[in-house]
Amino acid sequence: MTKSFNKQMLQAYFICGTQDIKGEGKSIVSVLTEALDAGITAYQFREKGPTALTGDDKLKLARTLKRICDYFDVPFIVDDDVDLAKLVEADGVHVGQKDKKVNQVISEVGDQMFVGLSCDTADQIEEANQIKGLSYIGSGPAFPTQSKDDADPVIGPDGIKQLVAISKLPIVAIGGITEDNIAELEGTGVAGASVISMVAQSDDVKRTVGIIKRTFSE
Ligand code: TZP
Ligand code: MG
Repeated sequence: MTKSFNKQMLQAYFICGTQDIKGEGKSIVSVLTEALDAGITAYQFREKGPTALTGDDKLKLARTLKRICDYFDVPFIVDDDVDLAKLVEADGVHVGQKDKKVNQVISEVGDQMFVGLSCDTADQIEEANQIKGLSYIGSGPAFPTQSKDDADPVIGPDGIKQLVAISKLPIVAIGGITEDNIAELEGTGVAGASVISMVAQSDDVKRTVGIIKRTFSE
């Protein structure tokens, strides 16, 4: 059985692919294990860019990371790749506005896993409000990010707050979130933060995840 969605899963949502691992002696397995041990509440597997794994290599790694998430009882979410999500029996799948149409994704896998959608404008939120079977929204970038080449313009904490105000679904903030700026998201109404580099590049993953969880504890 895959895990059913609840909003608490968005509190400390770690996203990572092999392209995000930098530094001696680190691997995606070691970084994810440390992040899970520190208490992340969701993990998204996102392979992007010229070094991204494909085919069997990607599948094999996804199966390994899914097993580690299962051990910690934390949902394993696949970015964009619906076929992979099905093969590894992921708990969730996340799509962007330019990916496979979200209605199609929901009809394909909506009874097997939860579905999240990126929405960075009011129009996109209004549209998402009409979609049956969608679980959550990711909105940003909250701040300038180095981790996504084709990121939309920064909307800032105020922009995110405006999206939360009109969204029927819980929103997780994304993009450029750091230990120094995360407090600016307090009062926006988001359910949590989704981060790549803040955790993947942290010199103390326990401290970093603790900061995220304290920011969004209810
Ligand atoms: N979508 C919008 S910004 C972003 C994604 C995947 C990258 C977030 O990475 P970081 O390192 O937390 O800024
Ligand atoms: Mg995408």
